[in-house]
Amino acid sequence: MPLPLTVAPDVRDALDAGSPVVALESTLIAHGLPRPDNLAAAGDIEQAVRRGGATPATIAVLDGIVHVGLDEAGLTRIAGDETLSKLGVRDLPVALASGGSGATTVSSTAVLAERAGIAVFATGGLGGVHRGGGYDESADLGALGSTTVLVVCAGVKSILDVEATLERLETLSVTVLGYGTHRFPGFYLTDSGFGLDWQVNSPAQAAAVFAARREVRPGAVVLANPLPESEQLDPDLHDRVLAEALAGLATDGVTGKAVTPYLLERLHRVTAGASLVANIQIILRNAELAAQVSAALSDLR
Ligand code: PSU
Ligand code: MN
Repeated sequence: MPLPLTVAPDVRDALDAGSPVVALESTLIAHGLPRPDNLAAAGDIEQAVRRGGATPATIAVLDGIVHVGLDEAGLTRIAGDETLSKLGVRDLPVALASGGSGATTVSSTAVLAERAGIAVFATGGLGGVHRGGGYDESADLGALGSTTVLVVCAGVKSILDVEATLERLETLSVTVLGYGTHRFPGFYLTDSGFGLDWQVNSPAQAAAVFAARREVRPGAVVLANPLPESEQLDPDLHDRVLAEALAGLATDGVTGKAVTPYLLERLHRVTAGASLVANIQIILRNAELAAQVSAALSDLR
């Protein structure tokens, strides 16, 4: 059985013409941002890609079919359906074989974007190694180790063990670039407290590194794009509410793939929406930069 994958007409046209296209994940809409504002956010993210000069391709699985590029009805379904699954790579075969539906995470979006011939992908923050005693590592990392895609993100979510995640990215040979910085961004915070080996200062430089990466070995380039300090979450507030949210994991018995949505939701609630504003701003900025990198990649060809 070939992969049941349908590409939206505008995305197909752009790909055929060698024009810039940016893949977008759907888990951050379905499980990362609260309803009902997430629908407006989904539209705004696509707009940010267009503003940057590329065609957006939000990816999701609907009734057993991979959709690369969603229309209005598709976006509305992703944003509104509370029963939607969260699909990492390992979940895709089950959803496809059973006619199921779900939102795609960084791991599955990267894999499906590559399959559709899309090189550039934008998200908020990558998954990674979680804090705490039990070992919990996002499948995002393993997927990026073997999938040739450039991912624009604001680092990894600050709810994670950032140091361990950076070490895993090294082990997996994922190329990590700071955009205009030598510091690894901390998602809600401009600086995670950890440094980076490599910095690029323009979409063209990022595109050139990705083009070279393609010649070296399959695997991702992470382009880490920090929020400006003026837009970051207040670091004291961040540290305080994160500690509370992490403690809540044990109290509320939250495990597995529910951990990330739980922590994001708690932060959004306890900061009275301040973390939500930052989260959306992160994604919009990354979407626009991804479009510019995709345009620079098209220029290289
Ligand atoms: N970035 C955001 N919000 C999110 C996510 C990323 O700004 O909700 C999602 C992504 O889909 C990522 C997932 O792949 O969180 C990681 O979940 P886990 O830790 O369960 O692998
Ligand atoms: Mn996990």
